[in-house]
Amino acid sequence: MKPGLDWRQPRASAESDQFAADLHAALSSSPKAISPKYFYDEAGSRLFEQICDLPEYYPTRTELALLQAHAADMAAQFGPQVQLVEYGAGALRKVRLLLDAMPRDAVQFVPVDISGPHLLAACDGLAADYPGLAIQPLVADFTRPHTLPPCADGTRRVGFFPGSSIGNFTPAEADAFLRLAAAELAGGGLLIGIDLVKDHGVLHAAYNDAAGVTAAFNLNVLRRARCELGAEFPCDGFEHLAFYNPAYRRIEMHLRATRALELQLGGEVYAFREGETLHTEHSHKYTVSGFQAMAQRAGFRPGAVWTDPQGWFALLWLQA
Ligand code: AVJ
Repeated sequence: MKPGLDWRQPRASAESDQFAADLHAALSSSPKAISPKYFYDEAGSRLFEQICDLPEYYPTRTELALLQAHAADMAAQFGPQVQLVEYGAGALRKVRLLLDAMPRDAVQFVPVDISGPHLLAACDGLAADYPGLAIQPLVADFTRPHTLPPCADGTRRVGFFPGSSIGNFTPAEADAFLRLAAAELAGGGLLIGIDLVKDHGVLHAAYNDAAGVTAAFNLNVLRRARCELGAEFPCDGFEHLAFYNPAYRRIEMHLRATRALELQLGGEVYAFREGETLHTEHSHKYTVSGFQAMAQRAGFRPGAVWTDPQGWFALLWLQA
């Protein structure tokens, strides 16, 4: 244990039990669908970082450029003393640009992530590069009730939710998250990244990269089921499928059965018809005004907006 850092380790078996229960439920439902949070074991988190560097995957570099250009402006909205809570912290690459624009002793940083080993490794790297920064990682599923460290008097709580991760939520889930965040961040605010509605070809390419990294990321759910839960299925039985669904303004990712097959999990046998899919992810695209309206209904007051010249991605300041 590092001095000054409070590592909270998850119980690996409890996490696998939850995965098993959710996978059974997913395979029993019609249509079959599972939460995208199961992409992010250690291997999946690494694959996601590779996605972020793909030429076709514009969101990461577009958002990084916005942070690079406007971090001081963004930090100016936060206030002088801040508990900065990053939801779904991942590699902790983007927050560095915000931290660079804030006095080191003005911030307590609380990254929250479901992938424990990955989060703790990222915190080690951050602590090495930002000596003196107070870091208190929390290994948790931030969509479920969780307890943040207490916020000192005169300190505002500011949420940071970059990457358009909120796109993974259905509108109802996004609304629930925004309400939870508005309550948790009351008196402070939320800086959130959203991916904007755009040309369908650009969207399609971002989720069907030539190098096949997104396919490997999607298939990682089944690799986990095999390795962690002992699931059995033909190894060439599923393929990556990603497409834009304009009616819902979302990319959908699925794992599609290449032929009629059976998947065995913990004594149960689940049949797939040829072409039947396990739905693994939604990635909703928004307009700035549409998102602000939803945030307002959830209890936020929309403020500044930063967007790139092409209008592909936006960072929004929402006052809580
Ligand atoms: C992390 C949810 C923002 O939706 O673009 C990337 C995940 N899935 N490629 C996204 C993802 C496939 C990503 N989010």
